[in-house]
Amino acid sequence: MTERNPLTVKPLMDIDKIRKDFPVLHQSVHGKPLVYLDNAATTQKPNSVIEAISEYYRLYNSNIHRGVHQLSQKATDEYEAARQKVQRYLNANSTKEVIFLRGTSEAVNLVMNTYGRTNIKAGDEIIISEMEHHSNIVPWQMLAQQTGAVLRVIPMNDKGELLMEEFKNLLNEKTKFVSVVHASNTLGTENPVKEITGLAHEVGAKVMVDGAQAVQHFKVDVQDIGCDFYAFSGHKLYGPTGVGVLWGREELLIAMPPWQGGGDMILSVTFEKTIYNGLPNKFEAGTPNISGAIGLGHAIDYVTALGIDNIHEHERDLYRYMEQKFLEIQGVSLVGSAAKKGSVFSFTIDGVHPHDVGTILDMEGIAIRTGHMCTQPVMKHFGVPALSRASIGLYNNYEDIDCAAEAIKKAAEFFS
Ligand code: C6P
Repeated sequence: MTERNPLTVKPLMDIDKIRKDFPVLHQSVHGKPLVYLDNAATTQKPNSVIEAISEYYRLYNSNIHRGVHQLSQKATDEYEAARQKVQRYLNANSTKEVIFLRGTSEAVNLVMNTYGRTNIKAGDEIIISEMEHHSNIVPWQMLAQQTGAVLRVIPMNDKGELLMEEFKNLLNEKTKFVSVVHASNTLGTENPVKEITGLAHEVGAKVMVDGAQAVQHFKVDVQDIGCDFYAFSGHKLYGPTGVGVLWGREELLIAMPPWQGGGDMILSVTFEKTIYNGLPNKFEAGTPNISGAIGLGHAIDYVTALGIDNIHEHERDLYRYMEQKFLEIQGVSLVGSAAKKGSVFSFTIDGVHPHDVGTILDMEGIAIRTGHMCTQPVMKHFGVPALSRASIGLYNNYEDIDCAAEAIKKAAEFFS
C-alpha cells in the first residue's frame, strides 16, 4: 500500500472548521495563541456538548426515573438516549450492558469490588501489564491484599510492547482475571486486546480492557474484541468530566452483586429485605451525573459525525509528522516506539528536567503534560523519574506541531 503524504493529499477533515467548534482553543496563554497538546489528560469540548449541558440546566433540569412530570420525562429520555448512543458506539448488545459512572477509575473499582470480590479467592491469579495506569493497578492490588490472590504482571520490551510469550507463560488454571490497557497513555502502544482476550478465555479467565485512551482515537467494538468488561472516561472523548462508562457482558452483570446501595438501584425495600433493580440501574445508585451523560451522548454524536476512522487517520498522519519533527531536535529521545502506536509522544531532553520543559512550553502558550503520567512502573522500566508528553486530538493541526517543535528546540538549546 502506498503511504499517504498528508501534506500533499486532500485532508480527511476540515480542521480549520472543526477548530471553530472548540471555543477554548481560541485564546492566548502568556500572550501566545494556545496550542493544546495535552489531550491524553483531557480533551476540549465542542460547542454542541457545552450547549447540551447548558440546555439541560436552562430548560429541563430535573431528576430522572422518578417523576411523571414533563421535565423529568424529558431528562429521563435524554439520559437514556445517551446510553443508546454509547451502546451503538461500542457495538454493545444491549443498553442494559452500559453503566454510567464517574470514569475509567470508577469502572475498574466497580468490577474489582463486585466481580472481583465475589469470584476471586486466595491463591487465584490476576494479570495486569507493566504499562498500566495506576487506575488499573491499585484496585487489583487492593483486591489481592484483601483476598490473598496473587497479582502477576505482563512485562514489556524497551519499545513499550507487551511480551506476548511471557503473557502466555503467565496464564494457567489459577488465572481468574486479566485487566489490560487498550492504548497506553504514556507510550501510545495499542495492545492486541483481542488476542489477549482469546488467550485468557482459553484458561477460563475474564478480561477487562481499559479503553480510556482508545475510544477517542479508533473504532472500538466490544463484541469483536470479545472481552468481558470495557471502560472509558467521557472527558477524554470530548465529553464532560465526571461521567464515564463501564460496559459489561449482560450475563456477568446480572450475576454480580450491586456495588453501592441507594435510590434507583432497587425494586422494593423493607427493613427485612431489598430487591434490587435490573440492569443497568442496579449499578447506578443515587442521582447520577445526568447532564454529564447527556453531554457525553452529544460528544459521541460529534465524533460519529466526523467519523472515527477519519479522526484516526488524521491523528496518525499528525503523529508521524510530530515524531519526525520532534526527533530532529538535538537531545530529544522518544520513550515508547511500539510498531502499533499513535497520538502520544513522550520524551526526554538530555539534561533538562521535564518540569522545566513543561514550564518553558507553557510560556510559549503550549500545553503538554509532564510528570510520571500516573504510570510509575513505566517510569521505572525506562529509568526516568518523569517524562514530557505531547498528545494529540482531532482538532490539532500541523501548525500546532511546528509551534511545539520550535519551543522544545528552545528548551533544549537554553539548557545546553
Ligand atoms: N489518564 C493522563 O494524563 P480517569 O481519571 O478515571 O478519567 O481515567 C484514568 C485513566 C485510566 N486509564 C488510562 C489509560 C488513562 O490514561 C487514565 C487517565 C490521564 O494520562 C490522567 S492521569
